[in-house]
Amino acid sequence: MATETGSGKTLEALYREDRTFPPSREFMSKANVRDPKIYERAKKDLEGFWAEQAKTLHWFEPFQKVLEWKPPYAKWFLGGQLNISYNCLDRHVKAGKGAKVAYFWEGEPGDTRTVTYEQLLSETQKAANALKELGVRKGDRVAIYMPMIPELPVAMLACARIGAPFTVVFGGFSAEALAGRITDSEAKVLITADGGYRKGNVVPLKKNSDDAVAQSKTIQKVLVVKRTKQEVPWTKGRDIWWDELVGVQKADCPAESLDSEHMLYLLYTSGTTAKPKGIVHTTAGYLAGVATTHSMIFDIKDDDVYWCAADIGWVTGHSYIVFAPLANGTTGVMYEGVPDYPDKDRWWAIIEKYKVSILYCAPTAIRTFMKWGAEYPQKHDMKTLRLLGSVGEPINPEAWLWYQEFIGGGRCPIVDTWWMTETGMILITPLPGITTLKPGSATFPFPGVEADVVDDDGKSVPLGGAGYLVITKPWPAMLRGIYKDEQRYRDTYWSRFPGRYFAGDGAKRDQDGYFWLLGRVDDVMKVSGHRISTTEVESSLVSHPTVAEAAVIGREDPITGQSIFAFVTLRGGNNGDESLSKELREHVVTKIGSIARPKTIMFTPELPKTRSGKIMRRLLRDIANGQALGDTTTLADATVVESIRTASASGKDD
Ligand code: 7RM
Repeated sequence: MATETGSGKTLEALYREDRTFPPSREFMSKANVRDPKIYERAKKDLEGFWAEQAKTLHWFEPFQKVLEWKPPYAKWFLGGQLNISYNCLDRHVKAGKGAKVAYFWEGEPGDTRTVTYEQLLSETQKAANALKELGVRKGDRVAIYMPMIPELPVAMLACARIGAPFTVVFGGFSAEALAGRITDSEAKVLITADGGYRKGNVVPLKKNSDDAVAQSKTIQKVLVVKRTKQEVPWTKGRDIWWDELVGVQKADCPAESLDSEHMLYLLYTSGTTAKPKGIVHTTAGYLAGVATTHSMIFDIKDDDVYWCAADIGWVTGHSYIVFAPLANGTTGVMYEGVPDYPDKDRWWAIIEKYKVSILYCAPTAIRTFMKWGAEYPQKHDMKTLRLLGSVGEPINPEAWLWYQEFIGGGRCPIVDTWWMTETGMILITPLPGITTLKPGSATFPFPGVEADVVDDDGKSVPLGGAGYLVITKPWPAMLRGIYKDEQRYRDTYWSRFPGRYFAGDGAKRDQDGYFWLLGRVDDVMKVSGHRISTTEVESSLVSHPTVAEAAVIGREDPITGQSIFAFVTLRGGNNGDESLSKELREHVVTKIGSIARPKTIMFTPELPKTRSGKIMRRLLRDIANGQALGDTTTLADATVVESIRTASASGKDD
């Protein structure tokens, strides 16, 4: 079947790499998971499998029932009581591991901090007491808008400690985007910093926070970490320096005993409308899911130095920088800045310096490093690396092979991990001691995860064919809903194929049953691994007074996977020029953030529409990708296409 992928390619057109890589004898002999029977076992007894995993956590009250599945709602580990911050901190300190390093932190300018489990526990207790002093109670929401500094995990853990659900907003989002998330979550307190470092510049987080708080009604207090030390605007009575409040608290704040299904956090993510969805994650299932996958997929050992190079503002950072590694008592690396500051070998210098053994990053980063050249990693001794991971978008076999050779020195397995904000944990992935790898394939569902590839009618597609990816059984870290929007939860994930979770991704299984992810099948783009909705960008463009209509397309991009291509029709039949193009691009940055800045804007007198008035996205995608035009017979006005094709696109690379 000619299912279309997000990038507009038909599945048949996709490249296939035929080489396979079985695990080395050496890796296999020491791997955390060595017995392939784990798949069978989990399939036969899903609940037993997960109960066994959950029992490794610390419970204040044991759970009575593993799973209650009333589609589309699941509850896991019912009747149990626990606390995530206790599991991530107290447990290890009590076991005598307080002096173990939790994070080797490195700021972009080169300053460093080493944070042990003991110190992280002490800081977390102080921060939790500070939040209480600010009036935060169990169930109250807290918004967090911070750079990648140790106070960020501390803030998250402090919230978890007192049962206050938090919502982290990525520091690259604009004030307006932050305001929308504060409003939807009705957060009472905002935790931020004066600024953060990025590419040698200061990101004005406090200034953005002030603008956001002015646009929202719920924030009562703003807690500000001093990071960059520049002058910041200050509102007396509302704003408090972290040092002055957290610094004076007692380092003693017992962890609340929370129900398994207590809300841990909300994380906003782009869907197919202009309004981001507040994805709800809860406590026990989430922690069991992320801790288990982290240990089995990354093969975590006590002496590993693990570096997930994502930003904590995204789900990858929540699950695999903060909660899973800490629950597993892992030593991690946390880095504040960009990979090319001061030079293009920063990551490799960090790996050498901290003797990193596991690196987890996104294909877009790998392709950027490929472009910069192998001489940068080659300047450094990276022999400590033993396993590599990839996440965020399909990894093309060429990038996979480069990653394996030039970063992994040919000896490291690569785990290509497929998952989403909504899934909370990795769902499709190799197990590095078992799985024979195929470059470009995320391989198989994790033990206990049941996935299928189905056609438009929901029928399973035989091996060799492509279709839509669905998950057919509940898993512990799955989302529990969209905050305050039950209908949207049902419509988005559960109505396309009733009873099954619709991921929104295209997938293919080859003759050996390997899963190959093929990109989004909806109006969600993945730009440098960041999830951005075409509709969200369109609606920010049309909010500009000169714009009549806009259509946004993800255009294939060799480095960022997709890039944002906007077709714009101006009011009053006006023509656009370079300066307006620039203005519109900055307008989108103000509305959403720099990650959503269109790379290209094409002014066009009209947008091609069907007779019923629907914008013909497929056609625009073909134009944006410079491909031969598809069938245009359903076009209301065929001349529109010609005029678009001859219109000049403007915009440039940043
Ligand atoms: C973790 C994350 C989710 C979307 C998802 C996919 C794409 C993620 C892979 C991947 C192919 C992968 N969460 N995606 N991982 N595609 N191979 N290994 O990225 O919510 O931001 O995005 O990302 O399209 O639907 S997310």
